[in-house]
Amino acid sequence: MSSNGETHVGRRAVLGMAALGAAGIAFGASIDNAVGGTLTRLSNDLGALGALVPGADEFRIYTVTGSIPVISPASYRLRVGGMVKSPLELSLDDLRAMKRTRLVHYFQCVTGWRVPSVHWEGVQLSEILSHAGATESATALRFLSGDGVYTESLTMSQAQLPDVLVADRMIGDDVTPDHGGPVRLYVAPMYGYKSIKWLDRIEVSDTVVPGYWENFGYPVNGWIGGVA
Ligand SMILES: Nc1nc2c(c(=O)[nH]1)N[C@H]1C(S)=C(S)[C@@H](COP(=O)(O)O)O[C@H]1N2
Ligand SMILES: [Mo]
Repeated sequence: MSSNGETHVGRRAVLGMAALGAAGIAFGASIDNAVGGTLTRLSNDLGALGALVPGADEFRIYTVTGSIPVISPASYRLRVGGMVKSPLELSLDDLRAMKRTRLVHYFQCVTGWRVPSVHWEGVQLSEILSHAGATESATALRFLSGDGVYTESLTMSQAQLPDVLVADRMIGDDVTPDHGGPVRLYVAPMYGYKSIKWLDRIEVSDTVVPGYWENFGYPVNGWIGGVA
């Protein structure tokens, strides 16, 4: 557990040490050359000075249950229910046959780490909602994870934003089990805790139910930078 209670299943220690090793070499070279070129290059390659911190620019794998649910892609179904005209049960093939959206955007955890230029692909949440047909009085969505514990929420207007994806691909591959595959949410304008992994069910309703971390004090409106 880190200080804010987010569970971190570590697997980046080796990469972190590699970055430190590279930094050590770069410092040595810059002394020899009496120029900062090597350090500048290292810093450009890795994105920022933060790259000298072990694990910077890398995803941390989080799971509040302490384990990684393994969900068979063949039997996966995304259920959409509640205040909708047509409840849905979407297989991966269904999602792949829908209008697809790709975007490149950083991933920002509220605890401070950020991964730049992440490639995301899936179906806009708004597109899925248009198939389900939310009723007039629906104002909120609740997301439930296949881990049986994690939950999230969005307002209906947040859910309509074009950069909110039901994602089945990220970083150039199918979403892996540790990143929440086969399907996770990606809410680009909000902190990572909104991007629920192992997305199992979407319930459309007229009440925002605060999500897992929101019960521990994170803002329900998780805009990056804290704008309400
Ligand atoms: N089901 C589930 N979804 C989750 C979490 C989690 O613990 N369980 N952690 C959240 C937080 S705080 C972050 S920053 C991201 C981390 O995504 P990653 O594990 O792919 O790096 O997932 C979010 N979605
Ligand atoms: Mo996070």
